Amino acid sequence: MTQNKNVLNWIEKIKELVNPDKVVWIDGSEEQLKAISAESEAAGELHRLNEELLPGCFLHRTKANDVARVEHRTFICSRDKNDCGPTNNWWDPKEAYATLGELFKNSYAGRTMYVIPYCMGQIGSEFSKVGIELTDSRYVVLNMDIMTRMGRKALEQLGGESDDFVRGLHCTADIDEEKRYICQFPEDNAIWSINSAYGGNVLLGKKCFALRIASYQGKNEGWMAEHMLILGLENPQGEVNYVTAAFPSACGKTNLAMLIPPEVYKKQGYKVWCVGDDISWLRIGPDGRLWAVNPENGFFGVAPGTNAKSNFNALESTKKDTIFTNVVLNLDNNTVWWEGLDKNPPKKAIDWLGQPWDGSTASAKGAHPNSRFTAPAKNCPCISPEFDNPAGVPVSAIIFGGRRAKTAPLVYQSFDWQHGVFVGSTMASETTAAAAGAVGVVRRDPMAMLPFCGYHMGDYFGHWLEMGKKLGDKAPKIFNVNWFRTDDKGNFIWPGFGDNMRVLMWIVDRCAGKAGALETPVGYEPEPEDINIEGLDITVDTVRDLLSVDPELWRAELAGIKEFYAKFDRLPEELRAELAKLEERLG
Ligand code: GTP
Ligand code: SPV
Ligand code: MN
Repeated sequence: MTQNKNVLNWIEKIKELVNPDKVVWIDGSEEQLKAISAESEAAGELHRLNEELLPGCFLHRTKANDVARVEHRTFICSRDKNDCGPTNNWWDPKEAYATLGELFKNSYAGRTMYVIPYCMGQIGSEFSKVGIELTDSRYVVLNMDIMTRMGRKALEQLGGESDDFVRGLHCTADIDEEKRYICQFPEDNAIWSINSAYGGNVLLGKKCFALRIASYQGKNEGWMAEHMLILGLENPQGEVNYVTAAFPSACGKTNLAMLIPPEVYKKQGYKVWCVGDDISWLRIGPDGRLWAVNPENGFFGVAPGTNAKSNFNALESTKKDTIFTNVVLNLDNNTVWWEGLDKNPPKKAIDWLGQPWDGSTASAKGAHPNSRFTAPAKNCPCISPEFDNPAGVPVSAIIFGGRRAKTAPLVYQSFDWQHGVFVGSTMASETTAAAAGAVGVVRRDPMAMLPFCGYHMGDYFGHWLEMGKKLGDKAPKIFNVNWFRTDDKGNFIWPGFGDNMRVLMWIVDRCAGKAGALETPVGYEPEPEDINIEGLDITVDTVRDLLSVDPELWRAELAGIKEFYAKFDRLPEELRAELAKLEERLG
């Protein structure tokens, strides 16, 4: 499929190491992909769902020990330990190659090696980047087909001479969690992943390339790779303002990206368009503004909690050509179910572990909390007309946010870009099921990039500050939101989901200079009356409560920030200055 010697020589070298039975190049044709899904079905890896209700859809179950990203087994293998920084696991590349080399040796014996050329970003765009993933997993091939622009066209994008592609090597091996490694080699444009067959560990174009490797590339080339959704908010005059938002894993990006406006806005003609739900590549455009592209081509979304009310558009996106992973199989009609889909769990069903399940076992969940759907972006009813535009969309606002039961108010705006970088760098959120480990523990997750920054996080903050200097007065405004404040009983106070639009409206109006604000110690806030609550059963007092800044909690927050910053040998002075200013404002 290609004459590119860099590609061919690399594959020859890997073949010698892993010793596959045969090699299959993925050309991206419907014919080939159909054949591969038929093979998967025959092998019992995929279960075909109801062809009438869910045409082209399949269910897949992973091994029970392989259901999420594994941060403790993920490594940044930079030559110099200092380039990896205090927030990543470092591994000397020589040692990593040697250890993984042993594991990969003959790992493909008796297996087929699939060669997946893929393109992150639009085909034909000068901003796009090509990767090649070698895998023994048909599930990976089929997911990569949904998530990226792949096949022959990706090789054409690379061209016959270029050496500029990310070399991804994956092997399912034995799915042994003790021998599971996800290694990024930023200086070599390489990723080696072994002993997993789950999402972010193995769809190498996603977190491994489009965030870890790409963030490193962006630092060197003057752009940014971020864990951000991109949405367009269209007003009744037809003008569209674009915002990006960085929330940690399973904290609401997919939901915000495709929200349906509440009635009060819908009837006036407001619309929301989804450009992306997980990853943004951001560059400074010819006009000096910041422009965002979604490098992906599909959604790898959290299933639990997705329903017709919370996220209609996501649910619609999964109605055809979708792969469901670790959800419940409804035996009555051969469809799928998960917690939060509706109030009627199927009585005759198979749970995510493959065991009979009757929906009444209150103790055991039918779907894994990190069960997911892989759906083509073009299925989404509100996919933006700009989705395929290689120039991307101009960004008016950048929003940070996370799960905080108390401290963070519903929304505030940073005083300026530098303060906004400080706000992003000190983000904290409760952990979720998207990564292996405890759930619900508050941890610092700067810019929602803690698990995804491919280099020293102090330098990453420096890069953010640098980008702000280049953008000058054309820089997007920076905000922070928190949909997850709880009352004394632990219930969410803010209705969330589509109603988050009410907060977006203040944000967009602020960017346009149309909304006022109050100055608080943490940033600019709306007056409670500035958040439109028409049609909600909460009062202005509730909004006031949601916006409150408790000095005591914030002083505890200061201590947490100081402790976090103390980890950094390289922390930009500007951020220490911002910390001092916050301390002063809090008194
Ligand atoms: P990743 O794909 O892991 O990066 O996650 P994400 O940020 O796209 O998260 P997603 O939108 O899938 O949301 C994860 C969970 O948060 C789901 O169970 C949602 O139902 C829930 N959620 C999303 N938005 C809101 C909200 O506004 N309020 C509340 N209470 N829950 C929300
Ligand atoms: C996340 O965990 O942030 C995800 C899912 O988007 S995964 O692709 O598994 O990383
Ligand atoms: Mn994500």
